[in-house]
Amino acid sequence: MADYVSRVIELCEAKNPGESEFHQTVEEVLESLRPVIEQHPEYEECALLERLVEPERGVTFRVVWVDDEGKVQVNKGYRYQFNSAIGPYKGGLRFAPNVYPGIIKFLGFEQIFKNSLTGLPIGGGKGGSDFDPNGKSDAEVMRFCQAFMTELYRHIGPYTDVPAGDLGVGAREIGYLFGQYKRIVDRFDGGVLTGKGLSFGGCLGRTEATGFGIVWYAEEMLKANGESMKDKVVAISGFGNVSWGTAWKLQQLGAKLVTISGPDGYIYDPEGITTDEKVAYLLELRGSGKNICAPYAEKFPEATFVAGKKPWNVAADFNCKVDLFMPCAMQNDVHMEDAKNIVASGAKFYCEGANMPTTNDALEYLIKEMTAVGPAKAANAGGVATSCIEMGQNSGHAVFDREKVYEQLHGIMVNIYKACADAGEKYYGDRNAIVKGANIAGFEKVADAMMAQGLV
Ligand code: 2IT
Repeated sequence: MADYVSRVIELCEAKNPGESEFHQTVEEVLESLRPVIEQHPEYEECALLERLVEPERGVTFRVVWVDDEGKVQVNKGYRYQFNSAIGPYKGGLRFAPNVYPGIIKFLGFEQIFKNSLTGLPIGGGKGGSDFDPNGKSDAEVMRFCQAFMTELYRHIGPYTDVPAGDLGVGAREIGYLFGQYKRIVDRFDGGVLTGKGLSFGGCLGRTEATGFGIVWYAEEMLKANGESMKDKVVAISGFGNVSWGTAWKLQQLGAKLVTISGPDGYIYDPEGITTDEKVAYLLELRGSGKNICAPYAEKFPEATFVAGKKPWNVAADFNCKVDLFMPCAMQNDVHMEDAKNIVASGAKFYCEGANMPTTNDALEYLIKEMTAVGPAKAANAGGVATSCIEMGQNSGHAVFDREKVYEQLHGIMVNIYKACADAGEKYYGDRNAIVKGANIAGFEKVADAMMAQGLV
């Protein structure tokens, strides 16, 4: 008979048919937990893994709003509250046309381990809608957010569930969502949402926190292998908030970022996205609402736009050297053929930025072939960690200064790296086994808490 881990993976697939992204992360996480599970037969006796893969609660709801033409629009809304063993559910909202339960569940499941890795008291959850904010007017976005919150408000609260942004949900959307929440409950519950504007309880540094954290994590990974960020040539995908924060921190550490990408293709800038003007332009590009990166090459003529391609073969496309690849766009951005190009480029390092940007087979191949590979749920945990700092700020009616937030965030990222490497060493005899190590380190605290709290 198959072992406990394999049986739960199969069971989860059978219970959630067609939800391939959810199945992908469950398989990746549970497979790497095997050496821990083997040491704890009591986990099977109390069905710990079966409980871990079953959200504590999930709601699906109708969102009705009226567009600028007066036409009635109907979208689906979701919130999956996955695990509250170590704190209130915490995790973003994603607005994108491809959103369906398989995507929200994969994100919610990942969030359990990521949030645990931060060392802060936050559980895992995720939500969103199949609403596409691209091309919508400001008024349409506001009406949609108000309609969405009119249902969501009954499921969230500063000590219950604290949503934030994700793809398609930035400061503007959080503002509209917060305004509607406050209107309904008639209370200034600042800590009910994070990523708020600075004038109403937002935390300095939150916007760049995810990107900064990713680079600090990657820096630890490089240092552990005897190298530094200085003068490293870096290729990333994406051009949103995460990519912007990543670009900014890479610039500060003296690395040379040579690519960004969008749904339209990728940009290669041989001189590097290394000036204040170029880094700031990334925000402008995202803010244009067109969801394309091609205009970068019009603004900065030394750059080339490559239509319809991803940056994973940039080394061969432009005969350039790359030291570090960092997918910062979205899930399943790097497939096996991309992984082969990345390895063929001679790059030694790969660090995920977006959630689950690598397919499971590609990830395994990269781990086998490269010096070190950093996992998203550890590397991008700085965003949610800073969200938790925002929650603390709100509950204490305080305002923390930017440098203090950066200092705390940097410390958190260093600790997360160490936790991953320690677990890699303990269970796999390898301090570079940080992909598996991240799953284990995140799991251990949640498992402890679940065991202590009985069969719930
Ligand atoms: O994927 C993520 O960690 C987020 N979208 C941020 C979650 C949060 O609550 O700040």
